[in-house]
Amino acid sequence: MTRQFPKGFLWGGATAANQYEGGWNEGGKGMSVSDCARHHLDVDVQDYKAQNAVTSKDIEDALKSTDDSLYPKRHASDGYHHYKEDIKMFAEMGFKVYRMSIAWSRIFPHGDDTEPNEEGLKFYDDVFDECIKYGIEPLVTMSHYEPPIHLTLNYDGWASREVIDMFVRYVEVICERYKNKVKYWLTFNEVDSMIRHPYTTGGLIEDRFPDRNFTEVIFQAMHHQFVASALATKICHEKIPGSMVGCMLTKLTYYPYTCKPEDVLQAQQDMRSTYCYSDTQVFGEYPAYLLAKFRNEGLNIQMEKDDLNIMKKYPVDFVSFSYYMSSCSAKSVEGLDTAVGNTITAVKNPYLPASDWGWQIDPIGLRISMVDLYDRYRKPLFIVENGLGAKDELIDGTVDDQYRINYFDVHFKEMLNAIEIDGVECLGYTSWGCIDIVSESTKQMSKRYGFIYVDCDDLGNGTYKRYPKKSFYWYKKVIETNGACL
Ligand code: BGP
Repeated sequence: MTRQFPKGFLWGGATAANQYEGGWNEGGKGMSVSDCARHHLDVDVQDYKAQNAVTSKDIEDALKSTDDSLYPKRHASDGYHHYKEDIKMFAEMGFKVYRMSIAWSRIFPHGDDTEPNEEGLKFYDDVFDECIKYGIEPLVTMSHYEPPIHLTLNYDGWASREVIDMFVRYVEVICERYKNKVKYWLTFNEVDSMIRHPYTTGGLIEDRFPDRNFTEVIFQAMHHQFVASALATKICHEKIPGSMVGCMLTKLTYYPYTCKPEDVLQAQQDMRSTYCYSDTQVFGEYPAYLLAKFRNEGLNIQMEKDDLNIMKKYPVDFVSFSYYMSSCSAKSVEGLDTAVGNTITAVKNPYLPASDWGWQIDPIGLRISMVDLYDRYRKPLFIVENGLGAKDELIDGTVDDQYRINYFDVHFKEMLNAIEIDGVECLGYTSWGCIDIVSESTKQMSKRYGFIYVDCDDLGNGTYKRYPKKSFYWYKKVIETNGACL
């Protein structure tokens, strides 16, 4: 019997303004944290820490620099000028949904401006109109590594409570403006990523807090985002009846490296480290084990009287997540290889292949993740990031990316198993970087995820012309047949 995805399943792709748009100083846009993040082509791509270390001096240099080739997110895929042809190509593939983000600094260039920037608002009106023209539903992330840099320099980013009010004002403006165009929203991309890259997620720079425990600063900033997220959910529901708001987490499945109880315990604890943020946003309260962590590590998180009530009152409607890999947890064995080269350092699983960047490829892990999340929350899921970062070669105007097709093929089959056999409710799937964009961890263009190739190198040289890869036609078929061709 032919198997298919449920009717109305939202197939599509995802990008984020900071990695796709470019146009960093056009249309009245202010500078964001990402516009100041440089690549380090001389540093080993596996050395994620060195790739992403940010000091105050780096930002000073970035603000002065006119050499955009060092700051790839300033040009990115130049979606700012190409979005019409890109959306047309998405439509050709049959996209039902396009996940994108709004750059906060296009709407409020400094974050604390009194009036929004009309040109920025108009830009997204045009983008949404283009989607709607083709019957593509926009799914919008309100904040995807895009805080205005002004907030870092003048308020210490999300460490400051005042930033909640600025974000709320931004959300009020975008929800009011786009209420007839956007139904699906996500508040913060990978809210947990504050731990791994506090600069791009929260606008935090460690050396600006010489007298404080930086872990405490990170959790304080995250607390502010939880409150802001709940308030954003409230605003969305009030302004846009029928709208759906999701949280967004980095989903990793952890396997015990052996069946020794200490490894199983370690895996359980590692799993909790991925759940604790979605627990907070779905149940509307901090899980006991996170509060215990605050206590045990002496992290003193300032919460105002009403914060917990707000979080409780406005939980999310659905659970979205990124899934790229699984990992192993080992307590009993020492000296194991690690799979590094990414935002998440993991113990290598000897049974799994890995991408060129060491990300372990595990389609069954996706099914396990879906089942775990659905069992835990009983809320609809949305897979909003997944895909294979690879070094593609453009030959004769196309890329023969059979490796990417193979990757998607096995992942889609496991998704279908989760839906059909395990009874998981899943609203849709948006592959990450459906058109090539700048990678977050490496800040390089040459780690590509797209069905569409963008002719541009790590330094921003190229024609920026778009070329459909082999996977473009394959994905089109998957969507057309709603998975029956798999
Ligand atoms: C997620 C981020 C994305 C994206 C993706 C792939 O963590 O939400 O912004 O970049 O990972 O990561 P990378 O670009 O480092 O390959």
